[in-house]
Amino acid sequence: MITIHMIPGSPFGRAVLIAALEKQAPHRVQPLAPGEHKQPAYLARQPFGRMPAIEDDGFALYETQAILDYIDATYGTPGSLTPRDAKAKARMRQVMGVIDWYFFARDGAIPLVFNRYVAPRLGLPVDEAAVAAAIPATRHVVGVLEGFVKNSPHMAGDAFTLADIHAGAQLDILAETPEGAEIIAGTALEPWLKRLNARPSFPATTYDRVTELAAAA
Ligand SMILES: N[C@@H](CCC(=O)N[C@@H](CS)C(=O)NCC(=O)O)C(=O)O
Repeated sequence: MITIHMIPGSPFGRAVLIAALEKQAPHRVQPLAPGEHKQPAYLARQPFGRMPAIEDDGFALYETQAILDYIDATYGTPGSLTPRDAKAKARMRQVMGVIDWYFFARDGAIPLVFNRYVAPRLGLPVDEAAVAAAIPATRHVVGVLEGFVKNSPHMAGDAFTLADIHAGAQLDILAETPEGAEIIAGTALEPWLKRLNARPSFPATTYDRVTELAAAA
């Protein structure tokens, strides 16, 4: 049984949940209280105070890409989410790196997503100037990510892979903000997000669904 430590709404946490559902890996959400991820008990699990962190049968792990690899390699159903082909696998890793370094970055889409998606849910003030300032960088990284799905149904080619999970968890949230929806509209990311949302793992891991799961934990 995989225990996933996260606050509902965390896109990295959502990526782990999606992978667990896709691989039919038994899992449960262990919700973190606000601020708990900066407390010593959690820092012993994740020394940088970020989420998610998991444990599985005594094996503790943090860093989302590593967790996705672990789940994919450990739980066999229905098949691998990592391409065998070297070029497709490199493409998958490239997209995941773009998400980590250029999308989920303070000089990327983070200020927009934080202020439009996270802050209202936590009752925090919204920094409109930060939202406006983040739009050019968000447009740029969204444009780059669109390039990966312009000529193929998924990020690394024909097959659904960890890259779709990693990028989908972030872009699906961006698409819920008015500015993000406007930036994504009419791009190849729109039908790609529709394809992802047709998979049960995406609607099952929205903010509302994970909040319900956390409340029941
Ligand atoms: N490199 C980390 C990044 C995780 C991360 O930044 N998670 C965000 C939430 S999606 C977080 O913990 N934010 C809380 C904070 O920065 O205090 C990973 O891949 O797991």
